Amino acid sequence: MNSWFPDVPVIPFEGPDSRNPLSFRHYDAGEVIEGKPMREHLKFASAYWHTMRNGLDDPFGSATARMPWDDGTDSLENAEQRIGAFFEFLEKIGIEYYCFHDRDVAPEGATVEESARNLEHIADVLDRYQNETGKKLLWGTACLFSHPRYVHGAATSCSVDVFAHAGAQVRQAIDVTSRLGGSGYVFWGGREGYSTLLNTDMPRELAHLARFLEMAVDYRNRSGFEGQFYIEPKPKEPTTHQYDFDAAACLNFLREHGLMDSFKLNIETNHATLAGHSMEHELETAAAAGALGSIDANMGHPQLGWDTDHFPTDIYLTTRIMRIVLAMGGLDQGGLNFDAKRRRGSFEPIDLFHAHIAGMDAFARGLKIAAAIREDRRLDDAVQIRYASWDSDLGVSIEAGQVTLEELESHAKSVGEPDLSSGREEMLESIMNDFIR
Ligand code: XUL
Ligand code: CO
Repeated sequence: MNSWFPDVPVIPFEGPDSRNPLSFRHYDAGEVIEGKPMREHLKFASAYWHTMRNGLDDPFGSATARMPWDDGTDSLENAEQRIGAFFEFLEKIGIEYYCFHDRDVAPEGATVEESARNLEHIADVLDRYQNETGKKLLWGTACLFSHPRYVHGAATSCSVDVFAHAGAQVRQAIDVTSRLGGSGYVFWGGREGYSTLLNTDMPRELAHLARFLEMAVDYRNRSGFEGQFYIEPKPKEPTTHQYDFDAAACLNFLREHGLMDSFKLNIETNHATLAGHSMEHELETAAAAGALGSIDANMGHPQLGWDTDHFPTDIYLTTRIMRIVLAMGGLDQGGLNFDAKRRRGSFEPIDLFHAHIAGMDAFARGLKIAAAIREDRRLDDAVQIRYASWDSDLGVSIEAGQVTLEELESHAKSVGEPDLSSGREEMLESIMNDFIR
């Protein structure tokens, strides 16, 4: 087999003292944390669209990434060659899962039928590589935002014919995801929103989106696909306003349309920050609704106001994420998909390894730190103590919905002015800092 990364060995774990940049200093797949090996806590996935298809162009300049495995054409042969390079990459980096959009892996044809044939052909190739290497599909999705026909949206397009094309594409993508044993399927509404309300019938578009998702659920039920459906919130970019704005908006939409049982959320850090939230906020919102399904692991840049998709290297961020994931007992069918790209200046193939190592090591540290914080219990205890008054008879009765306003009034009269304690924010931040090392 041709090697596209001849100078790169299978990346070893060498421990924190290693000075070898092509080694893991913290990610030790077999190390057991809270009774489970790291590889099960951290089900990393590589995003095909970034790893294999992102040439690192930006609005001011063309692609810089060197991709010797890519001849620049849209041929099926080229698509197959890329897949060979991708699986070599997965084997060497030690990542077990991947994610794709239909159009990243297989070229769009001139007709619906030709696109389906291309995708089927490529699915055979992916299947073969999966069998040979043991790599797995975390989730698949359909690209409903690149083709010019989706300029006004896909499921929310003003054109019913475009809606039909989107339906065809999603049906085929679910089929292929199912055939490849994918554990999930993502709906990210890249153009499901509006550019201006002057030309938009918002209630009608939202109703169409709900119909579209209902059809997808109906197809899943009839086709026997066992993976989890996810909605991935994002507030803007490419459209001015996207309907799947944030976790709360998505949950509201799912509840309104009776879809809560059929979907969970795939939360992405940079989308959270674009919505004006922290990643922690979005994860807590989803988890509180029992709907935290999977994570797109990346991060934004504090000075840049768009979706920069940096690799997640911030240890506070990974610690906060892993505290929430550990508290909910793991992501079940979900994982940590590096929806992240290298910077434009990191254009050598070897940078794919450096970037993923950086993300994996940051998550391994986040996991270990989060587990240590949980074992120490001071942060969890502080929250419990803060709400202790709610464990009183009155608190328990209020929480059970058994108290009237008049009863509250007589209680207030009897206790007088409440005795409050400090929130101790800085002390808690300082305790957290003790673990970041
Ligand atoms: C875009 C984004 C998508 C989804 C899948 O911001 O996050 O790549 O993850 O369509
Ligand atoms: Co994403």
